[in-house]
Amino acid sequence: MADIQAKSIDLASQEALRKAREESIKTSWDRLEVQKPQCGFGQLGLCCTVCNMGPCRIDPFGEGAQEGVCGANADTIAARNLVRKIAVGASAHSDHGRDVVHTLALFSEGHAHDYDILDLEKFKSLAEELGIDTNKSKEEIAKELAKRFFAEFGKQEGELLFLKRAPKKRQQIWKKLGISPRGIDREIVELLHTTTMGVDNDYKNLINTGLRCALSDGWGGSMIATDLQDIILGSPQPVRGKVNLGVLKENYVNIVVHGHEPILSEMAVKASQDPELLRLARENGAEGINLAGICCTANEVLMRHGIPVAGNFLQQELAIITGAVEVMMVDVQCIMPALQNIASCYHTKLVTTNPKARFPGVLHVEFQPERAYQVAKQIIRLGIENFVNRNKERVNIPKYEMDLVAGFTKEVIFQILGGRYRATYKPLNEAIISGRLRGLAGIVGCNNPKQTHDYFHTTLVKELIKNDILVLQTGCSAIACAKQGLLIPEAAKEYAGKGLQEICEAVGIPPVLHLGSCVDNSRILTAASCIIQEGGLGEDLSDIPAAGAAPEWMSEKAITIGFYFVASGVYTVFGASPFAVLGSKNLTNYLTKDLESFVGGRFEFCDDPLQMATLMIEHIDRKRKALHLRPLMYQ
Ligand code: SF4
Ligand code: MSK
Repeated sequence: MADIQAKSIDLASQEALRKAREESIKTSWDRLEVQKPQCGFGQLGLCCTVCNMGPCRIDPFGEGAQEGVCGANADTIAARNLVRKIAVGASAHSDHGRDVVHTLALFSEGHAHDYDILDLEKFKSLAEELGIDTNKSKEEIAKELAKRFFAEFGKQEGELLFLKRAPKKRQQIWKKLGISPRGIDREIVELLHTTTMGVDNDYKNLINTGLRCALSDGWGGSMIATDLQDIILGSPQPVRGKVNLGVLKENYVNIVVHGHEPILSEMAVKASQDPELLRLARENGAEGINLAGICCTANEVLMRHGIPVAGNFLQQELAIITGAVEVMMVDVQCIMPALQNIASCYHTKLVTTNPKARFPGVLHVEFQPERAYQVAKQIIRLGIENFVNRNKERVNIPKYEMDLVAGFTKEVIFQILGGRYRATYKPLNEAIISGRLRGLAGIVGCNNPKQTHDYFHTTLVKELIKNDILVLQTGCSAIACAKQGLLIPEAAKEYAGKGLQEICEAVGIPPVLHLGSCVDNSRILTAASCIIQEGGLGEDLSDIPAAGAAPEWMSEKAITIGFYFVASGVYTVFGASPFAVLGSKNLTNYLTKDLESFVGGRFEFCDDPLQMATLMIEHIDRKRKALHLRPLMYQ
């Protein structure tokens, strides 16, 4: 069983993997073995399929072809491959944002009765930020907001509205470099255009276009999604919850929501408490309905309602393998195509809900915001009716679950640090200035079966908090650390350095703050902007003693996030190498060295979590030194 321990450090996942083996069910880990050895050209970014004169590949040893049929060299090919991923990632987050705007527009027209404005304060302050007259009905304000945000996608000139949230100096840097995004769709289209055969052959120019596109995600599509979700669904507040496969319940109808967009899953939360459905569940022999989540849809319903999280990305198959899931309801992104095969080995019904994300032969119950609650009820009813088909003999729910606290936002950080009536970032800034806190880190991203599941996230985060660095997390990274007990206030005593411990104890927070889903990385950007605004830590985001990392990433979206972090001045370390740029020395140097001189942030590629921590700590110390901050209190 040693090989199972090498697959995941998570005991629940190990147990589910043992069950999978006993039942001859193949998971992503097995499929990875079949893929080995993976294509070396692809791993180095040296394979090009852009046109039909190819596919072409560059010999990394310098003995064979050094250019494709068209003459493109390693630099052009690797840069084009990379920035295409930025466009895809930005499109995913931003299209998510657009769907939320659509729901707001429907609400304003009276067509989305199941939704309301649940954070009136944020709604009004957003309207004021955009110069909208708030002496109108909420429907009228919502209509104007939706109009402004729809326009952000198709805007041809000018700048995205939310760029103004960044510190002045950062805005000037973007302007000077010509990377202030105009319209979201425009940046994505333009980036894709530049990568087609025979357009941009300058790897540096390709990367700059990529930086602009990535910014249109972080300070555009993702930020719109985050803000409007808070307004329509309610802003998160610190909430206790449970995490890991053990949250699935033996005698309950288990409904798992998976994907990214919370607009429907929010209704599933409501429907899971519907008296009519609860009665039906009991009539079908269950004690009740248990809703749980996977990936970022999980993070969304966790943050707003404390709904338990069944697991992160690599646990989506394992949840079904427990034999206890009646329905897995999926929306968009990170949903493995393998799910249908796995579901067909059990009684689980996989249900797709978004017209953009379907599987051949899989039941599709289309979500429409106009009849959101009805759709959610229909899907939960399917689960209840499916409970009788569960084969009790094949049920094995690993008995592992952990407590966590989630629901930290830019606004919540204001309040917990300063109090409701004197909300401020001052205590946070002062803690960094005085050396009680060394700095901040944003740790995000996925899992990847090429790495031991959860090991990189948790090892890195433990090392950072031990060194008095407050960690902000999102996505599957937050779920990984939550499973290891790092997202509870008590973790400070066990894992954090003395300075961080003192802060956590004073305000009652965990040393690792869960800020939400992947689009909520935008919360990290706005929180960092608040830190600059508060004063004492420089004038630009790149001045803050802070660093970012995506230790186990797999999605193109992670690359986009990395790029908008770097374009915002953040030193960002990527694990899961080889990063598909290493085939071009010039491009690698540009990303890991040159970028810093003009954009303030740069990339680092590293596959050892302790080494990653060292690199981040060294960077944070350099920033402390540049700001002439006091020596660390306890290190
Ligand atoms: Fe080959 Fe150039 Fe076509 Fe790429 S664009 S496939 S390198 S000919
Ligand atoms: S869900 S993008 S696997 S973090 Fe956001 Fe997790 Fe990565 Fe998907």
